[in-house]
Amino acid sequence: MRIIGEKINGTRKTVAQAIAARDAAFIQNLARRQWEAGAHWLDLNAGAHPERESDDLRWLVEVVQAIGPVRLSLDSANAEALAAALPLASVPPLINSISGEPARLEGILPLVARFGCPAIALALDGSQVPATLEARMVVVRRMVAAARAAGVPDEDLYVDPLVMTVGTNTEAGRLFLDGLRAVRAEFPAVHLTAGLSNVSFGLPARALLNRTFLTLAMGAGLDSAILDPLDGELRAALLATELLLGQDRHCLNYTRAYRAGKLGAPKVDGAFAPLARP
Ligand code: THG
Repeated sequence: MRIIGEKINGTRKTVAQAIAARDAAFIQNLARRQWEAGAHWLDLNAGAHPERESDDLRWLVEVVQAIGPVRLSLDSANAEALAAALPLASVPPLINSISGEPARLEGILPLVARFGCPAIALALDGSQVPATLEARMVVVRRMVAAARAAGVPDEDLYVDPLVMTVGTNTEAGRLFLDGLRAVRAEFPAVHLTAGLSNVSFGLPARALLNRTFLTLAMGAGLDSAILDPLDGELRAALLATELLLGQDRHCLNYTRAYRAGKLGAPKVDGAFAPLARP
């Protein structure tokens, strides 16, 4: 499972404030903690201010790279901002993302091909999220064909069938899981990814929903995700799921995490002992 750390996102209030104030220490603290927690990429989302996004994204790239050799995910739908930030990255970053929208496909895919980047492909056409599985697959097929034509190998594509919150549509989770299975069946070499925390927007006890959904999605073939690497219970669920799916040879990662105390405290003897009776 490859982890994309979600925390440097300008739609979060504290991050938006730090970007506006050019507070490098705040951003670098988030970057360092996520990297040390095992993130494979750090997602950088400057927020939705078209007039400032290029400058903000360039600033984020420089500030985060200053902590050391990290890999970045540039989270923007804006070809101009991506083109401005890409040359600053010291290794080809993950491009998050292309979509089926022709302007975005034509604007961003050439950058992906030119810089040799892996890229997330969102099953999105225009601003509408396709309502059915088949409509999403039409978009996925179009993106995979365009990527192949541009010389981007399937192994560099991370298809994201789009997680929406189950808070407004309780079918959203199932639709996403069906999307994973459909893409996996048709395109065995592409990777599958998700903005995991989307699933729980607007609901209480979000971490419980996020980690349960991660397990379901990994069972359906998810092999990377944008998530909170600082959530210890999420990390524990991830390790347990990898082991149960046969992705942890000799149970090595799982037992190592256990010995490091990262899988929670063992059940205390007597936790279910009968109550004292009068
Ligand atoms: N697909 C792709 N990219 C994406 C998304 C996607 N990028 C943005 C988003 N969706 C994924 N990133 C986030 C980041 C933060 C949250 C949700 C999705 C979030 N954070 C909470 C908050 O800020 O209040 C809680 C976490 C916290 O406190 O740290 O909800 O779907 N390709």
